[in-house]
Amino acid sequence: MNDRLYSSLLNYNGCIMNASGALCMSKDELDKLNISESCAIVSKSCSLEPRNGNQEPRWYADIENGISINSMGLPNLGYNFYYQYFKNRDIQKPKLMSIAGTSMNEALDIFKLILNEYEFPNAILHDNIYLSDYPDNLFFEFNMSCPNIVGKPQIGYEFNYMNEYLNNIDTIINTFQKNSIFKNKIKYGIKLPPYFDVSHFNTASEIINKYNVSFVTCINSIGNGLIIDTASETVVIKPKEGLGGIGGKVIKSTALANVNMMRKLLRDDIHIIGCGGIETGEDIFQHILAGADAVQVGTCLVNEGINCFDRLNRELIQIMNQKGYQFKNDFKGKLKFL
Ligand code: RRO
Repeated sequence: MNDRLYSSLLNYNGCIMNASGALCMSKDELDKLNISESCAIVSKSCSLEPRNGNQEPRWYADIENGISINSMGLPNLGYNFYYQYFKNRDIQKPKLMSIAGTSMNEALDIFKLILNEYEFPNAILHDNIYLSDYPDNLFFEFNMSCPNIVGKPQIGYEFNYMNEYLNNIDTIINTFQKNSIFKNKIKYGIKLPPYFDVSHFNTASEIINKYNVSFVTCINSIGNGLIIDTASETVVIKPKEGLGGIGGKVIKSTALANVNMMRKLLRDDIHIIGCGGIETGEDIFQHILAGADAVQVGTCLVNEGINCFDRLNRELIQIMNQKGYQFKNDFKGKLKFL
């Protein structure tokens, strides 16, 4: 892999990015991510048309206890906003466009529309590189794990559906690339829900290994949790009678288990982006030790703002220095067992 995403993933200084959904919906938020110390920009998961999402309040964080709950319901500005933003903005780092849609067909329609946009007739060959409006360093992260669309399953828990989805993505890419100047340029990953059973890790990884997946992001929030406010005896968010995706420190152990199991079970060429429970450089160190190539930060970013990237980078470097590690590869995936 010679794409910048992967070279920057290999650099311990630059392996921390935002999780989709965290401060990445509006132009203003994306601009801030662009000038932050994040190693990449991930967009809010998008749908074909703009969506307002669920009723408010739909996000709640208990910072002291390291827990958040959300039922945003996929609010976003529509796929074309994010595509045009990534295409036209001067961004010197990898861009991950998160595609959700409210169904597989909607997500695939978005993908096809974008690929159709790629084929610009005015692409010219220059030093063996085609110059065109092709948005360089653009990767796709298919979100197969949103827990908050009322009446829709989390695709990552419906294995036949996930298999069909991946099959369709590869078919679209192969058809597109057949006669395209963009051969082997289209790279995609998937965002998975947390798995809790070894048989689910096995089934999910067997499916993923069959396809041309470049990276896997695990995990999305833990779906359909409930936070109760004792004083008022109420739920804390309005949609779905208080049920929402749980994030924050409390989900770190589940995230680490998913990263580690996926690292053991997936093909070596599939990169892993760890996500879940990251608040400190030590948390990132543990994700990498478990097998992550890079990490995403959600709840912590929303609570602390974009300065968290600078702090987390410094804390990670500090712990690496203490341990005598110079490169991420010195400890990546080297978790010891008893
Ligand atoms: O927008 C959301 O409600 C949402 C999404 Br798309 C997701 O993937 N994960 C999440 O916790 N919330």
